[in-house]
Parts: sequence; structure tokens; C-alpha cells
Amino acid sequence: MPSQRTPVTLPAFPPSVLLAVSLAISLLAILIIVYISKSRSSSKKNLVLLLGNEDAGKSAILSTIVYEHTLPSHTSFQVNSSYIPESFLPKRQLQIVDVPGHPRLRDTFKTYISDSKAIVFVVDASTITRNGRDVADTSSSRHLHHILHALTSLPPTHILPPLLILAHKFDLLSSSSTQDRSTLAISRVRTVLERELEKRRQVAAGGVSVEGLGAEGEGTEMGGLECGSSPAFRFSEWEGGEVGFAASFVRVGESVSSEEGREEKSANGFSGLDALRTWIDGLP
Ligand SMILES: Nc1nc2c(ncn2[C@@H]2O[C@H](COP(=O)(O)OP(=O)(O)OP(=O)(O)O)[C@@H](O)[C@H]2O)c(=O)[nH]1
Ligand SMILES: [Mg+2]
Repeated sequence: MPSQRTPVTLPAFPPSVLLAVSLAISLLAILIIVYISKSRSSSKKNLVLLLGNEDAGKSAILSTIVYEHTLPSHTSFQVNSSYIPESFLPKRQLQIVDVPGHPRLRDTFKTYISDSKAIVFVVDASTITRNGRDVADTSSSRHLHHILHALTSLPPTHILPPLLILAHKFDLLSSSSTQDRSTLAISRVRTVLERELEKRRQVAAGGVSVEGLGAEGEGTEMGGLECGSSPAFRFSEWEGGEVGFAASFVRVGESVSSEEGREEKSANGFSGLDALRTWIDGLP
């Protein structure tokens, strides 16, 4: 005769308790996944991007930092990257990435932006024009607009990488002291970029149409230039976050150790890049 099994009786939980328990378990699982993916992605973010127009001086800056020698450079057609050596940055392990400024290659920056620790936008302060609408100014502001747009389009969970505008080649400005040249370079670059970005903002807002802004088939309705209630584009009011400014130069063809005896020599020979180094060193 087959033995009869005694049915197991499960403790009866009300459906509301079962629902609450399953919700709590799902929530815990989501939190664990978010925590793991955030800590993975933040440990990956060690790139300092050097962006900017053709000829701005990005490759010259990279070679000075990495090889302690400013190698003569030509237009780049590929991305250069390297770890920043201890001689430049003793306390941090970061990688520097130089993205070519050629109009067909500059958008490559988008590949790196989500892994970037910081963005340095390099501008040649010696050629930027104060009044006239130079092709290079328009091109530089268009490139910067694309970067500001990409930054403000990052998902809200993403920590925005800090942005530095570097007024480079200030050795070519005519002024008596190093301090004066550096201040002049920054104010020139800031003024021209704010003016050019304001023109782009007006076009985007459907205001005054400015000839040539939509070159290369680009749509000028792109956002990224919002400044709260400010009547004109100002970096200090930009809604995307804080924008830093610094000035720099390198001595083409020279090694940093050959700076001995120079008026502006710094403790370890990177005098023209001191402001950049201080900014990178102070990154969170
Ligand atoms: N006087 C002076 N010349 C510089 C300085 N930095 C770069 N140059 C020169 O400017 C030119 C352009 O520099 P690059 O570093 O090749 O410019 P880039 O930004 O890499 O340009 P692309 O590769 O086209 O994007 C080169 O002839 C450099 O030697 C500087 O601080 N002072
Ligand atoms: Mg280059």
C-alpha cells in the first residue's frame, strides 16, 4: 500500500507582506548594481583631455609634460596619449589625451568624455583677435560649443568633468612682465570666446542670424550655452558648472632642464605650465 505524504503547510503571509519583501529585495539588488557600476566607472575616470583648434599647441604641451622636452610638432592626425609622469605630477596617476583639432577628427573627443577626469580646452592666445571675426575664433568657439553641449548632455548620474580654458602661447604676447602677459592672454581669450558663444546662443534662441555660424552643415539650434537669467553668455554664469581659466606657454625645441637661469624658472622647470599643473593637481 503506498504511503501517504503529509502535506507541508507554509506559514501564511498576507499578500501585502510578500509584496513588501519582494520590493525590498529588488530595491537592494538595484542599489548594489548601481554602487558597483559607479565605483567601477569612477575608478576608470583618469583621463585629462587636451582639446582645441588645430595649431593651438596641444601636442607641444603633451610632449613637454611627458618627455620634459618640447618637440617640434606638426598637425596631428591621430590621438596621442600617455601617462603623466611623476616629474610633472608627483601625487597622482592620470593619463593625458591629445585629440587632434582637425575639423574632421576633433569630434573624437566624444569617445573619451565619459571617462574623463577633466577637460582642458587649449586656445592660441597669440592669434585670437580682439575685434575682428577671425576664422580661427569662429572655429574655436564652434568646437567649444560642441564640448559644452556634450557636457550638458551627459546623464544626470554622471559627475561632470571640470573644464579649464587654457590661454596658451602667452610668450608671444608683447608685454613687459610674465604676469602681465598671462593676465592679458586670459582676458583676451575669455572676452573673444564669450562674444563668439553669445552669437551662437542668439542663433540658437532664434534671435539674430549670424552669417557663417552654421558652416559645415551643422545645426545651430544645439543647446549647452544656458546661463540662467544672464542677458549674455558668461562663463561665470554657465549652468553646466564652473569653468577655470589659466595661461601657459612652452619653449619649442628646448628641454625643461635648460630653463636654468631664466627669469620665470620654477622649482622643477615646468614654469610655462605651472598654472596648468596646479589646476590638475587640485582636481577632486
Ligand atoms: N611660441 C610658441 N609656440 C608654440 C607654443 N606651443 C606650441 N607652439 C607651436 O605652435 C605650433 C602648433 O603646435 P601643436 O602642438 O602642433 O598644435 P596642436 O594643437 O597639437 O595642433 P593639431 O595637432 O593640428 O590639433 C607648433 O609649431 C608649435 O611648435 C608656445 O607655447 N609658444
Ligand atoms: Mg597636435
